[in-house]
Amino acid sequence: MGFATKAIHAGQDPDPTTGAIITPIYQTSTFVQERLGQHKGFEYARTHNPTRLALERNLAALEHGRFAYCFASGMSAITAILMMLKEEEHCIVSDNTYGGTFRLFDKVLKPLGLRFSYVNTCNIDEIRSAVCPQTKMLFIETPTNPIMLLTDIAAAAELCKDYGLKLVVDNTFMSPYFQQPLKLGADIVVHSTTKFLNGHSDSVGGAVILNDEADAEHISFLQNSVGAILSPFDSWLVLRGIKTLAVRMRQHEENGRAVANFLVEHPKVKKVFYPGLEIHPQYELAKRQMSGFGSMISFDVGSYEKAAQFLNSVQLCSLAESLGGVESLVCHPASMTHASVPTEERKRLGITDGLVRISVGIEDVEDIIADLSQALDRLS
Ligand code: P1T
Repeated sequence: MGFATKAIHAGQDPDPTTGAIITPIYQTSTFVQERLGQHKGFEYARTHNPTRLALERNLAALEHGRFAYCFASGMSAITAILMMLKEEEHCIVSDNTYGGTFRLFDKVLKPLGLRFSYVNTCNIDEIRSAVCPQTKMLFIETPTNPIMLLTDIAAAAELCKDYGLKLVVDNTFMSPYFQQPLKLGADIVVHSTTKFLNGHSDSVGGAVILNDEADAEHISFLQNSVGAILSPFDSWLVLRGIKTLAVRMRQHEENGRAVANFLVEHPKVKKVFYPGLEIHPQYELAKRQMSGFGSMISFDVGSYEKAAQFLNSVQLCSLAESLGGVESLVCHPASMTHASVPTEERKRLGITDGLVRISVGIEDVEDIIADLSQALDRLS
Protein backbone atom coordinates (compact mmCIF):
# COMPACT_ATOMS: atom_id res chain seq x y z
CA MET A 1 0.00 0.00 0.00
CA GLY A 2 1.32 3.46 -0.87
CA PHE A 3 2.05 6.18 1.66
CA ALA A 4 -0.97 8.37 0.88
CA THR A 5 -3.32 5.37 1.06
CA LYS A 6 -1.92 4.31 4.41
CA ALA A 7 -2.11 7.90 5.70
CA ILE A 8 -5.84 7.93 4.96
CA HIS A 9 -6.78 4.39 5.97
CA ALA A 10 -4.28 2.68 8.29
CA GLY A 11 -5.64 2.02 11.78
CA GLN A 12 -9.07 3.36 10.91
CA ASP A 13 -11.78 0.85 10.20
CA PRO A 14 -15.32 2.22 10.05
CA ASP A 15 -16.75 2.62 13.55
CA PRO A 16 -18.06 -0.82 14.58
CA THR A 17 -21.28 0.46 16.15
CA THR A 18 -22.45 3.02 13.54
CA GLY A 19 -20.29 2.59 10.45
CA ALA A 20 -19.01 6.17 10.75
CA ILE A 21 -16.16 6.45 8.26
CA ILE A 22 -14.24 8.78 10.56
CA THR A 23 -13.02 7.40 13.88
CA PRO A 24 -15.17 9.14 16.52
CA ILE A 25 -13.75 11.22 19.35
CA TYR A 26 -14.23 8.80 22.24
CA GLN A 27 -14.55 11.53 24.86
CA THR A 28 -14.85 9.25 27.84
CA SER A 29 -12.70 8.63 30.89
CA THR A 30 -13.74 5.03 31.44
CA PHE A 31 -15.37 2.02 29.78
CA VAL A 32 -18.09 -0.08 31.39
CA GLN A 33 -17.06 -3.70 31.86
CA GLU A 34 -19.50 -6.49 31.01
CA ARG A 35 -18.66 -8.45 34.11
CA LEU A 36 -15.68 -8.70 36.41
CA GLY A 37 -12.65 -9.50 34.30
CA GLN A 38 -14.52 -9.18 30.99
CA HIS A 39 -14.37 -6.04 28.80
CA LYS A 40 -14.06 -4.95 25.17
CA GLY A 41 -10.32 -4.21 25.33
CA PHE A 42 -10.73 -0.79 26.95
CA GLU A 43 -10.78 -0.20 30.72
CA TYR A 44 -9.63 3.30 31.59
CA ALA A 45 -8.86 6.08 29.09
CA ARG A 46 -5.36 6.92 30.34
CA THR A 47 -4.38 3.35 29.47
CA HIS A 48 -6.22 2.99 26.15
CA ASN A 49 -8.62 5.09 24.13
CA PRO A 50 -10.02 4.04 20.73
CA THR A 51 -9.31 7.43 19.08
CA ARG A 52 -5.73 7.45 20.34
CA LEU A 53 -5.32 3.80 19.38
CA ALA A 54 -6.39 4.56 15.79
CA LEU A 55 -3.75 7.30 15.58
CA GLU A 56 -1.10 5.06 17.14
CA ARG A 57 -1.81 2.33 14.59
CA ASN A 58 -1.75 4.86 11.78
CA LEU A 59 1.62 6.29 12.87
CA ALA A 60 3.12 2.83 13.27
CA ALA A 61 2.12 2.04 9.67
CA LEU A 62 3.57 5.31 8.31
CA GLU A 63 6.92 4.92 10.08
CA HIS A 64 7.22 1.17 9.34
CA GLY A 65 7.10 0.38 13.04
CA ARG A 66 5.21 -2.33 14.91
CA PHE A 67 4.20 -0.12 17.84
CA ALA A 68 3.37 3.56 18.41
CA TYR A 69 2.40 5.54 21.51
CA CYS A 70 1.03 9.07 21.58
CA PHE A 71 1.82 11.68 24.20
CA ALA A 72 0.59 15.11 25.27
CA SER A 73 3.52 16.86 23.56
CA GLY A 74 6.74 16.16 21.70
CA MET A 75 8.58 16.90 24.95
CA SER A 76 6.62 14.29 26.92
CA ALA A 77 7.29 11.72 24.16
CA ILE A 78 11.03 12.47 24.41
CA THR A 79 10.80 12.30 28.22
CA ALA A 80 9.25 8.81 28.05
CA ILE A 81 12.13 7.59 25.86
CA LEU A 82 14.78 8.97 28.22
CA MET A 83 12.96 7.45 31.21
CA MET A 84 13.95 4.07 29.81
CA LEU A 85 17.44 4.92 31.12
CA LYS A 86 18.54 4.54 34.73
CA GLU A 87 20.63 6.75 36.99
CA GLU A 88 24.26 7.10 35.81
CA GLU A 89 23.43 5.80 32.33
CA HIS A 90 24.71 7.89 29.47
CA CYS A 91 23.10 9.27 26.30
CA ILE A 92 25.00 10.85 23.39
CA VAL A 93 23.01 13.69 21.81
CA SER A 94 23.31 15.78 18.63
CA ASP A 95 24.88 19.05 19.80
CA ASN A 96 22.27 21.00 17.85
CA THR A 97 18.74 19.98 18.83
CA TYR A 98 15.53 21.87 19.50
CA GLY A 99 16.25 24.15 22.50
CA GLY A 100 13.52 22.50 24.56
CA THR A 101 15.16 19.09 24.11
CA PHE A 102 18.46 20.49 25.37
CA ARG A 103 16.66 22.14 28.31
CA LEU A 104 14.91 18.87 29.24
CA PHE A 105 18.20 16.94 29.18
CA ASP A 106 20.34 19.59 30.87
CA LYS A 107 17.95 21.07 33.42
CA VAL A 108 15.57 18.22 34.25
CA LEU A 109 17.11 14.83 33.52
CA LYS A 110 20.77 15.57 34.30
CA PRO A 111 19.94 16.66 37.88
CA LEU A 112 18.09 13.32 38.24
CA GLY A 113 21.30 11.43 37.47
CA LEU A 114 21.21 10.76 33.72
CA ARG A 115 24.39 11.66 31.86
CA PHE A 116 24.60 13.42 28.50
CA SER A 117 27.35 14.23 26.00
CA TYR A 118 26.59 16.68 23.19
CA VAL A 119 28.56 15.91 20.06
CA ASN A 120 28.54 16.82 16.40
CA THR A 121 26.73 13.70 15.22
CA CYS A 122 27.37 14.66 11.56
CA ASN A 123 30.73 13.06 12.26
CA ILE A 124 30.40 9.36 13.11
CA ASP A 125 33.92 9.29 14.60
CA GLU A 126 32.92 11.97 17.09
CA ILE A 127 30.02 9.78 18.20
CA ARG A 128 32.37 6.80 18.56
CA SER A 129 34.80 8.83 20.70
CA ALA A 130 31.99 9.74 23.10
CA VAL A 131 30.93 6.14 23.80
CA CYS A 132 31.77 4.98 27.33
CA PRO A 133 30.77 1.86 29.32
CA GLN A 134 27.64 3.62 30.65
CA THR A 135 26.43 4.71 27.19
CA LYS A 136 23.02 3.24 26.34
CA MET A 137 21.49 5.61 23.81
CA LEU A 138 22.28 7.87 20.86
CA PHE A 139 19.68 10.62 20.37
CA ILE A 140 19.82 12.46 17.07
CA GLU A 141 17.78 15.10 15.38
CA THR A 142 18.20 15.06 11.60
CA PRO A 143 17.93 17.60 10.09
CA THR A 144 18.77 19.63 13.17
CA ASN A 145 16.68 22.52 14.39
CA PRO A 146 17.56 25.19 13.18
CA ILE A 147 20.91 24.68 11.37
CA MET A 148 19.61 21.85 9.17
CA LEU A 149 22.63 19.58 9.57
CA LEU A 150 22.19 15.88 8.95
CA THR A 151 23.35 12.72 10.67
CA ASP A 152 23.85 9.63 8.53
CA ILE A 153 21.14 7.44 10.09
CA ALA A 154 22.34 4.16 8.57
CA ALA A 155 25.94 4.76 9.68
CA ALA A 156 24.78 5.79 13.16
CA ALA A 157 22.66 2.61 13.33
CA GLU A 158 25.72 0.47 12.45
CA LEU A 159 27.70 2.13 15.21
CA CYS A 160 24.87 1.64 17.69
CA LYS A 161 24.74 -2.06 16.82
CA ASP A 162 28.49 -2.38 17.45
CA TYR A 163 28.18 -0.86 20.93
CA GLY A 164 24.71 -2.12 21.89
CA LEU A 165 23.14 1.36 21.99
CA LYS A 166 19.57 2.36 21.16
CA LEU A 167 19.37 4.80 18.27
CA VAL A 168 16.61 7.40 18.69
CA VAL A 169 15.77 9.74 15.80
CA ASP A 170 13.66 12.87 16.17
CA ASN A 171 11.95 12.87 12.77
CA THR A 172 9.81 15.96 13.35
CA PHE A 173 11.29 18.09 10.56
CA MET A 174 10.90 15.53 7.77
CA SER A 175 7.80 13.58 8.81
CA PRO A 176 7.58 9.95 7.68
CA TYR A 177 6.69 11.21 4.20
CA PHE A 178 10.30 12.22 3.51
CA GLN A 179 12.31 10.12 5.98
CA GLN A 180 11.72 6.75 7.61
CA PRO A 181 14.49 6.17 10.17
CA LEU A 182 13.34 2.69 11.30
CA LYS A 183 13.95 1.44 7.75
CA LEU A 184 17.49 2.82 7.98
CA GLY A 185 18.19 0.88 11.18
CA ALA A 186 17.07 3.26 13.93
CA ASP A 187 15.43 1.69 17.01
CA ILE A 188 13.04 4.45 18.02
CA VAL A 189 11.46 7.37 16.17
CA VAL A 190 10.03 10.35 18.02
CA HIS A 191 7.80 13.13 16.69
CA SER A 192 6.34 16.35 17.81
CA THR A 193 2.96 15.70 16.14
CA THR A 194 2.36 19.42 16.73
CA LYS A 195 4.24 20.06 13.49
CA PHE A 196 3.88 18.52 10.01
CA LEU A 197 1.93 15.44 11.13
CA ASN A 198 -0.99 17.48 12.44
CA GLY A 199 -0.13 20.29 10.07
CA HIS A 200 -2.78 22.82 11.03
CA SER A 201 -1.27 24.56 14.09
CA ASP A 202 -4.18 23.55 16.30
CA SER A 203 -2.85 20.75 18.49
CA VAL A 204 0.20 19.97 20.64
CA GLY A 205 1.25 16.32 20.79
CA GLY A 206 4.00 13.76 20.47
CA ALA A 207 4.57 10.18 19.38
CA VAL A 208 7.06 7.36 19.87
CA ILE A 209 7.29 4.63 17.22
CA LEU A 210 9.42 1.50 17.51
CA ASN A 211 9.79 -2.19 16.64
CA ASP A 212 11.30 -3.95 19.64
CA GLU A 213 8.62 -5.62 21.74
CA ALA A 214 10.35 -5.26 25.11
CA ASP A 215 11.06 -1.56 24.49
CA ALA A 216 7.46 -1.09 23.34
CA GLU A 217 6.20 -2.62 26.59
CA HIS A 218 8.46 -0.27 28.51
CA ILE A 219 7.19 2.83 26.64
CA SER A 220 3.59 1.66 27.02
CA PHE A 221 4.18 1.17 30.75
CA LEU A 222 5.65 4.68 31.01
CA GLN A 223 2.81 6.19 28.96
CA ASN A 224 0.27 4.71 31.36
CA SER A 225 2.26 5.22 34.57
CA VAL A 226 3.31 8.82 33.94
CA GLY A 227 0.03 9.63 32.22
CA ALA A 228 1.14 12.33 29.74
CA ILE A 229 -1.26 11.01 27.11
CA LEU A 230 -2.66 12.63 23.98
CA SER A 231 -6.32 13.55 24.50
CA PRO A 232 -9.08 11.99 22.34
CA PHE A 233 -9.78 15.32 20.63
CA ASP A 234 -6.10 15.96 19.86
CA SER A 235 -5.77 12.38 18.61
CA TRP A 236 -8.68 13.02 16.28
CA LEU A 237 -7.18 16.29 15.03
CA VAL A 238 -3.87 14.58 14.23
CA LEU A 239 -5.66 11.68 12.50
CA ARG A 240 -7.50 14.21 10.40
CA GLY A 241 -4.32 16.16 9.68
CA ILE A 242 -2.44 13.05 8.58
CA LYS A 243 -5.05 12.27 5.91
CA THR A 244 -3.55 15.10 3.84
CA LEU A 245 0.08 14.61 4.91
CA ALA A 246 1.23 13.39 1.50
CA VAL A 247 -0.26 16.27 -0.49
CA ARG A 248 0.79 18.83 2.10
CA MET A 249 4.38 17.59 2.21
CA ARG A 250 4.65 17.67 -1.58
CA GLN A 251 3.48 21.28 -1.61
CA HIS A 252 5.61 22.23 1.42
CA GLU A 253 8.64 20.95 -0.43
CA GLU A 254 7.85 22.62 -3.74
CA ASN A 255 7.42 25.92 -1.90
CA GLY A 256 10.49 25.24 0.28
CA ARG A 257 12.74 24.73 -2.72
CA ALA A 258 11.46 27.90 -4.41
CA VAL A 259 11.96 29.97 -1.24
CA ALA A 260 15.47 28.53 -0.68
CA ASN A 261 16.44 29.39 -4.27
CA PHE A 262 15.05 32.90 -3.82
CA LEU A 263 16.97 33.42 -0.55
CA VAL A 264 20.28 32.14 -1.96
CA GLU A 265 20.11 34.76 -4.72
CA HIS A 266 19.12 37.65 -2.46
CA PRO A 267 21.93 40.18 -1.79
CA LYS A 268 20.75 40.88 1.80
CA VAL A 269 20.99 37.20 2.78
CA LYS A 270 24.44 36.10 3.95
CA LYS A 271 23.92 32.36 4.23
CA VAL A 272 21.12 29.83 3.67
CA PHE A 273 20.74 26.50 5.47
CA TYR A 274 18.59 24.05 3.50
CA PRO A 275 19.54 20.43 2.69
CA GLY A 276 18.00 20.73 -0.79
CA LEU A 277 20.63 23.20 -1.95
CA GLU A 278 23.73 21.83 -3.68
CA ILE A 279 25.81 24.15 -1.49
CA HIS A 280 24.59 22.32 1.64
CA PRO A 281 27.61 20.37 2.95
CA GLN A 282 25.54 17.18 3.17
CA TYR A 283 23.51 17.48 -0.01
CA GLU A 284 24.54 13.97 -1.14
CA LEU A 285 23.54 12.43 2.20
CA ALA A 286 20.25 14.35 2.07
CA LYS A 287 19.46 12.82 -1.33
CA ARG A 288 20.37 9.38 -0.03
CA GLN A 289 18.45 9.20 3.22
CA MET A 290 15.51 11.51 2.54
CA SER A 291 13.06 11.35 -0.34
CA GLY A 292 12.60 15.15 -0.25
CA PHE A 293 14.08 18.15 1.52
CA GLY A 294 11.08 19.56 3.36
CA SER A 295 10.29 23.20 3.96
CA MET A 296 12.39 24.23 6.95
CA ILE A 297 14.97 26.84 6.02
CA SER A 298 17.24 29.02 8.13
CA PHE A 299 19.10 32.04 6.82
CA ASP A 300 21.42 34.68 8.19
CA VAL A 301 20.80 38.36 7.58
CA GLY A 302 23.93 39.52 9.44
CA SER A 303 22.85 41.01 12.79
CA TYR A 304 20.19 41.05 15.49
CA GLU A 305 18.99 44.46 14.30
CA LYS A 306 18.50 43.25 10.75
CA ALA A 307 16.79 40.04 11.89
CA ALA A 308 14.44 42.12 14.07
CA GLN A 309 13.73 44.55 11.23
CA PHE A 310 12.98 41.63 8.90
CA LEU A 311 10.77 39.78 11.40
CA ASN A 312 8.85 42.97 12.21
CA SER A 313 8.30 43.68 8.51
CA VAL A 314 6.79 40.42 7.25
CA GLN A 315 3.06 40.60 6.64
CA LEU A 316 1.86 37.27 5.23
CA CYS A 317 4.36 35.22 7.23
CA SER A 318 3.65 35.18 10.96
CA LEU A 319 6.26 35.72 13.65
CA ALA A 320 5.77 32.67 15.86
CA GLU A 321 7.46 29.60 17.35
CA SER A 322 6.48 26.20 15.93
CA LEU A 323 6.57 24.91 12.37
CA GLY A 324 4.97 22.50 9.97
CA GLY A 325 1.58 24.17 9.70
CA VAL A 326 -0.10 25.15 6.45
CA GLU A 327 0.75 28.79 7.13
CA SER A 328 4.28 30.19 6.82
CA LEU A 329 5.90 31.00 10.15
CA VAL A 330 9.12 32.88 10.81
CA CYS A 331 11.09 33.01 14.04
CA HIS A 332 14.36 34.12 15.63
CA PRO A 333 15.97 30.95 17.02
CA ALA A 334 18.54 32.74 19.24
CA SER A 335 15.86 34.52 21.29
CA MET A 336 12.92 32.17 20.77
CA THR A 337 13.20 28.40 20.14
CA HIS A 338 16.85 28.14 21.25
CA ALA A 339 16.96 30.77 24.01
CA SER A 340 17.70 28.03 26.56
CA VAL A 341 20.96 27.11 24.78
CA PRO A 342 23.90 29.02 26.39
CA THR A 343 25.08 32.00 24.27
CA GLU A 344 28.58 30.60 23.65
CA GLU A 345 27.18 27.26 22.54
CA ARG A 346 24.70 28.98 20.25
CA LYS A 347 27.53 30.91 18.63
CA ARG A 348 29.60 27.76 18.18
CA LEU A 349 26.67 26.01 16.50
CA GLY A 350 26.02 28.93 14.15
CA ILE A 351 22.77 30.04 15.80
CA THR A 352 23.78 33.66 15.39
CA ASP A 353 21.77 36.74 16.33
CA GLY A 354 21.20 37.33 12.62
CA LEU A 355 19.71 33.89 12.02
CA VAL A 356 16.07 33.68 10.96
CA ARG A 357 14.12 30.43 10.55
CA ILE A 358 11.19 29.97 8.21
CA SER A 359 8.70 27.14 8.10
CA VAL A 360 7.45 27.53 4.56
CA GLY A 361 3.71 26.96 4.39
CA ILE A 362 1.54 25.91 1.51
CA GLU A 363 0.17 29.29 0.51
CA ASP A 364 0.80 30.36 -3.11
CA VAL A 365 4.57 30.51 -3.23
CA GLU A 366 4.58 33.78 -5.20
CA ASP A 367 2.84 35.42 -2.24
CA ILE A 368 5.34 34.00 0.26
CA ILE A 369 8.28 35.18 -1.84
CA ALA A 370 6.72 38.61 -2.38
CA ASP A 371 6.38 38.99 1.40
CA LEU A 372 9.96 37.87 2.11
CA SER A 373 11.18 40.11 -0.69
CA GLN A 374 9.50 43.27 0.63
CA ALA A 375 10.78 42.56 4.17
CA LEU A 376 14.35 41.89 2.97
CA ASP A 377 14.35 44.97 0.75
CA ARG A 378 13.79 47.15 3.82
CA LEU A 379 17.04 46.01 5.43
CA SER A 380 19.65 48.73 5.49
O1 P1T B 1 6.42 21.42 21.22
P1 P1T B 1 6.38 19.92 21.39
O2 P1T B 1 5.23 19.27 20.71
O3 P1T B 1 6.51 19.51 22.84
O4 P1T B 1 7.66 19.32 20.60
C1 P1T B 1 8.97 19.56 20.97
C2 P1T B 1 9.90 19.42 19.78
C3 P1T B 1 10.59 18.23 19.61
N1 P1T B 1 11.42 18.04 18.56
C4 P1T B 1 11.61 19.01 17.65
C5 P1T B 1 12.55 18.76 16.50
C6 P1T B 1 10.94 20.22 17.75
O5 P1T B 1 11.15 21.15 16.80
C7 P1T B 1 10.07 20.46 18.86
C8 P1T B 1 9.33 21.73 19.04
N2 P1T B 1 9.84 22.80 18.29
C9 P1T B 1 9.34 24.06 18.28
C10 P1T B 1 8.30 24.45 19.02
C11 P1T B 1 10.03 25.01 17.39
O6 P1T B 1 9.50 26.10 17.09
O7 P1T B 1 11.13 24.67 16.93
